[in-house]
Amino acid sequence: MLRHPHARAGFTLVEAAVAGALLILLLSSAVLAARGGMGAFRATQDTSGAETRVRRAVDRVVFELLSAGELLPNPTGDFGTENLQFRKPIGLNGTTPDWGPICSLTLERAPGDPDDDLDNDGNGLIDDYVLVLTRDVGGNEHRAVLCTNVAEMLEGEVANGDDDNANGVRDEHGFNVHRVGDVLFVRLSVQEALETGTITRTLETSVRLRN
Ligand SMILES: [Ca+2]
Ligand SMILES: [Ca+2]
Ligand SMILES: [Ca+2]
Ligand SMILES: [Ca+2]
Repeated sequence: MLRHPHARAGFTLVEAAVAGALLILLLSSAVLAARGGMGAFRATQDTSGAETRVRRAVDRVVFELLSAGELLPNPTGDFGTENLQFRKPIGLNGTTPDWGPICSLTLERAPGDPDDDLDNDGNGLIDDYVLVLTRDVGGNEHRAVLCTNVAEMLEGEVANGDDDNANGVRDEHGFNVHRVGDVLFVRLSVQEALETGTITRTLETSVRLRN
């Protein structure tokens, strides 16, 4: 027996409702999956962004300090320094280096974020710092920001007179240079504000002084 060609031409109301509900369910789970994926992707990107920035900045500091001499202060002792002046040789006078102009590495407040317990520049970090390289200090000064989002204190350190993170330096800031014998230890902590909270990436390396 032949079925009437128009008997099943349309959905019944119940079928349409079920189909509609299924579609909504499918769409919303697709959106959720996409959101979850994007969040994870963003978090990964930001994490590797902080890692890249801390590595680049430390590489640059090491490059500047490789041939450095005339350190001021001489960052020995228990505290090191976050504000270092140094000179680089521009030639040799016999076996003695001819020193170039004074350079400095300094940890400074981010220009738009004064010390007031507020995130004035809206980057998600309160009272954050920048690491600045200055050439020809006191002369024709040229400043370059080597790294932004520098933490106030190195990861694991608290301002209490103790070496809380057990790295041989007390109360070091987010950038620190510490001298032990002929070796300079360079340390840097960079932060990033993510939706899931603030992350910190820290790098430590050393440079043997040649001058
Ligand atoms: Ca800030
Ligand atoms: Ca502030
Ligand atoms: Ca320490
Ligand atoms: Ca401490």
